Amino acid sequence: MTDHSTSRAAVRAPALAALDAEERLTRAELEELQLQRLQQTVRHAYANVPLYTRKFDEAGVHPEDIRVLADIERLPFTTKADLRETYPFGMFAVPMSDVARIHASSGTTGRPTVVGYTRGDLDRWGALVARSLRAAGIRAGMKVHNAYGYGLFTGGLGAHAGIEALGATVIPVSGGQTARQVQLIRDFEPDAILCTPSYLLTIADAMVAQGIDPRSTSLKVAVLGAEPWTNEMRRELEQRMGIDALDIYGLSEVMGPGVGSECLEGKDGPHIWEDHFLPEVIDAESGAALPDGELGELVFTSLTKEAFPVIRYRTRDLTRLLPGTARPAMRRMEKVTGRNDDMIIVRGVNLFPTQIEELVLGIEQLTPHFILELTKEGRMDALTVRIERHPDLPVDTCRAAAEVLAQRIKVFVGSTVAVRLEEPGALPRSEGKYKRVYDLR
Ligand code: DLL
Repeated sequence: MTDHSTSRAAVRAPALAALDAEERLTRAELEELQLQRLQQTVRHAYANVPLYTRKFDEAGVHPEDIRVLADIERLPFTTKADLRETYPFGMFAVPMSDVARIHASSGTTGRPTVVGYTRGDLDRWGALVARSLRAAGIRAGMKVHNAYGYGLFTGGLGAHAGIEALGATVIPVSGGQTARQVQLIRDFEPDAILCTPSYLLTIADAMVAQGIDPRSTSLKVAVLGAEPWTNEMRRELEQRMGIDALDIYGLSEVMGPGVGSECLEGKDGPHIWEDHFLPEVIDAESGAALPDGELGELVFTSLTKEAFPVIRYRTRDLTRLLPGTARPAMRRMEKVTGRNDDMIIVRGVNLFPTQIEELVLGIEQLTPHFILELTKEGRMDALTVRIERHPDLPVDTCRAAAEVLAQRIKVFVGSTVAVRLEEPGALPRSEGKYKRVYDLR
């Protein structure tokens, strides 16, 4: 096999010297910085975005009322609906001549959400993705295969700028054309790959189909995000590919990839880069702030954005805030359970695709290739898990495993589901964000 120049040990070398000054702040210093930046952001948004002026006035709150961090709770929330209402550029807080780039989220329903960046915003974004990649063990001089999609989606260009800012070599492949991805990984020998977790699974499968052992490539690290994935999926990918797999979180409305990212030392959920984003977790129904550690909807206020400041933006992502570990002053978020909108309700029981993923990957005789189908049986909702059988195991073994899955879903989630075995390759493969749920009702 090829002698790969950078070993996995080098990737694991201590990173302390490489930390940004902000990553080394004490909690008190960080909160002081946050307050100063929060006050600045609130003033900027109020003065330059009519929607914020109106909403603050309606709520009877003025930028001067923000005296301590907890005063943030006096500010109104911002929602996706606010962004739709002001489509396309109504939330921009600087003249268009200062907007250096525009991105948009595809939006499964209705109009896309449009976001803008000044030159300074782009520089800060690049620096935060660079920080995220450094936390994952990637260093200047390494080669990074970027398979996030390029275009209006923030994944491709956002990751690209971060790789460059880090001083690593970027291989800008974008998503899709999986056979070519495999070829480029073999030929260019990248140290790291960036893509969605479901797409890395597709790439690993394509390697096997081409007779390549996924553990034999030059890849040592994968920085995966843009969709929910579980620790069980991490183990699956790490074992299959002989890599470390780290979680990177972000959303276009708040910036793009790199709002938070996992550290190699802990692999214990993304550290939120709190010097640029102030997180809160709220009760999704009442809107009440929840204490750290409790599960709820994640809300962000940007602290340094010029073109597109967001105040208490409701992400609809469900998670909880946890204390910092490898970066002690910056809190972590638990791996995202799912989006409010991904929640499936079957016969009164709420469930998230990640719960099924966890159970599927806990049964060795099953493959990770599954989708969820919702149908009507008479007046009742029915959920079917369609899952590909293991190509190397007897069909009876797979059938037994499928039955075990149905039982475990019943026990751990509380839903009665049908599990249907499919032939290997029968289900769609991911090329980016994977569509896991099909509502056929
Ligand atoms: O997906 C930004 C991104 C690109 C993040 C590449 C990481 C890597 P949007 O298209 O606006 O932006 O989608 C944002 O994707 O609200 C979450 O629901 C989900 N999401 C993103 N990262 C994660 C993650 C990008 N690490 C939406 N875990 C978010 C779970 C994630 N869900």
